[in-house]
Order: sequence, then structure tokens, then C-alpha cells
Amino acid sequence: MKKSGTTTRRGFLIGIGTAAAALVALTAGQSFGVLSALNVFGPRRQDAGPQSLPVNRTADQAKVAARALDPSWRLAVIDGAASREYTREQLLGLAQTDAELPIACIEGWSTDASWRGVRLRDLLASMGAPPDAAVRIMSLEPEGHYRVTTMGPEFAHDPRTLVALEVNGEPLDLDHGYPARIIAPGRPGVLQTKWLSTIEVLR
Ligand SMILES: Nc1nc2c(c(=O)[nH]1)N[C@H]1C(S)=C(S)[C@@H](COP(=O)(O)O)O[C@H]1N2
Ligand SMILES: [Mo]
Repeated sequence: MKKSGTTTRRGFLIGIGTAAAALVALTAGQSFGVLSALNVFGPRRQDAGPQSLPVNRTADQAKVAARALDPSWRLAVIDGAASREYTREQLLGLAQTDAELPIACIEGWSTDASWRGVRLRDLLASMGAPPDAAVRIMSLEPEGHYRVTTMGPEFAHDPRTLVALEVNGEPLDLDHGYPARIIAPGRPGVLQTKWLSTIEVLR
């Protein structure tokens, strides 16, 4: 305890520790939604957006709605001259995997969600891609910084990296990347590509 007029070094350190603990608690609230009512640091409400997940850019803003809803949509998986195309129904017919993973946006929010879809590594293996292959991922989005992403092999072959078709128990909302999006562990939100068009093996 502190004597009047003096702050002991121990008291000072305890003060720092308490402040740090409070900060961790608030930051954890950002990630796990515990303190969503307060949401002190986040510019957006944690639970805003469809399926209890914020949206950084809507399908309309990205000008992808028509293409994303087009019944002729296919996901193309390309490896050199070889390629396979999947309808959404066909992807849903493959082995499905669940993953609890956050979307962590640089704009200042991070929200956990339950994703379900096809392991990216299964799609790559079906093309005969080696385990050290990287991939290039393209969105249906006609323009913009988030159209194309390159993903190294450590992410592409992680068992939790999915071509996600569902989130929080429902088919992906159009604004969350319907018909299919990428979700991978340990990647910033900006690389969690929505509205997939092609996945290309880089050898
Ligand atoms: N094609 C595409 N993918 C995208 C984006 C985008 O604008 N276009 N935004 C990215 C960013 S910055 C984030 S934080 C997440 C947000 O995903 P959500 O809107 O489903 O929460 O999507 C990522 N994927
Ligand atoms: Mo983001």
C-alpha cells in the first residue's frame, strides 16, 4: 500500500500491471465479443452486419452482387494447363470442415465466427499440387486492392484454411462473400478474400 505523498516502486509497478490487465481485458473484448456493449476502441459495433459479423465492404460497394448471384458461377481451381470447376452445390457435396476463426480488420475490429466449408488443401491435393505449393486467389470483384491475394504454403495447406460456404450456421451472406470465400488462421482480414472466382496453384 502507498504511504501518503509517496509512491513506492512496488505500488507503481502494481499500477502498471493493473492498467495492462485492463487493456488486455478490453482488447480481449474486441476479439471475443465479451464487452461488445462497451466496444471502447472499436469504431464499429462488434455485432453489426448480417450473421453477427461486421462487414467491411458490401457486395454492392464492391460491385459484385450480380456476378456473385449468377447461377453460372463456378469456382475454378487451376494448376498450369489443368483446371477444375465447381458449382456451389458441388463444393457442398465435398467433405466439409468446421473452423472457429476470427476476422481481424485493420480498421479496428476483430470478431470470431464459426466457418464451414471445404479445406483448401483438399482442393489442391485433388489437382496433385505439392504440399509446398503457394496459391493465388482471385475475387469476382472487378477492381480494387482486395481482388487478388497470394497465400504461402503454410496457410494454403493448413487444415483450418477453408473455402468457406457457411458462417455461424447459415449459408454465407452476400456481404460476407457468397457464394464462397477464403478463411485462414493467422492472416489479416484484408487477405480473407470474399466472392471467390479462381484459385491458382503456384509451383
Ligand atoms: N473481395 C474482397 N474480399 C475482401 C474484402 C474486399 O473488399 N473485397 N475486404 C477484406 C477485409 S479488409 C476484411 S476485414 C474482411 C471482412 O470480411 P467481412 O466483411 O465478411 O466481415 O474481408 C476481406 N475480404
Ligand atoms: Mo479489413
